[in-house]
Amino acid sequence: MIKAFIFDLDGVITDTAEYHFIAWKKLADKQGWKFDRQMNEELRGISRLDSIKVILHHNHLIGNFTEEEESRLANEKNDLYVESLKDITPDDYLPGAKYLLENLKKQGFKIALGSASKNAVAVLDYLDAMQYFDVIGDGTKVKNSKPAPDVFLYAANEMGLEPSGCIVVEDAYSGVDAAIAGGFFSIGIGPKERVGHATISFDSMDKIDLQEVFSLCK
Ligand code: B16
Ligand code: MG
Repeated sequence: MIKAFIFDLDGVITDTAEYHFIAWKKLADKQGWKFDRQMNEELRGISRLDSIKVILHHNHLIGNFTEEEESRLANEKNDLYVESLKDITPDDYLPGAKYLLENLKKQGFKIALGSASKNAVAVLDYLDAMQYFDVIGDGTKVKNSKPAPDVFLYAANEMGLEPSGCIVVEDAYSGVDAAIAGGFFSIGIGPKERVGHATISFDSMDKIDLQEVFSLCK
């Protein structure tokens, strides 16, 4: 029996991918690295330190930096990203996201966040969305990032529930992998080639059909 939903943040509740893109692009331009929107797509759902490794890989620079230098570069990007978050307002939910949160809350479901981001609380604060969440699972709470299931397992555990009682909502390939690895039902948001391995997928948050979801998640 489904008792809770665990929502990813970027690409599900709000679209911070553009802010991530601008911050990585500024760092890449400064360093003389190539970085484009296609590469940014590969960073969807993966941690900051994993992201820098993907960018270095595309620039044939793996091994050129120490772990410390990689982490300094990731911090530099993060400072730019955090600064840009100030532009987020309560109007910046992805279409359908706020309605879904309100609707599920009214129906008595527990709601948790399951995001890779270490800036998740700041983003939720700017959105004025903290009120919907019973539990915050984010990059500050677990060591292993998606595709490891840790952040979703943490969220379920904090709610006192088994994975089989929770539905994960995810927009990233690695995030759906994490939900599967943890034994969760999942709703994929986005194109089939990205999230088609979820229990069920929809093109966007405003297309979610809860009846269809519940008919599959038994
Ligand atoms: P931070 P999600 C992810 O958010 C983003 O999709 C990903 O691009 C980012 O690298 C990651 O958070 C870490 O974010 O640098 O703020 O700690 O989709 O898991 O909500
Ligand atoms: Mg995401």
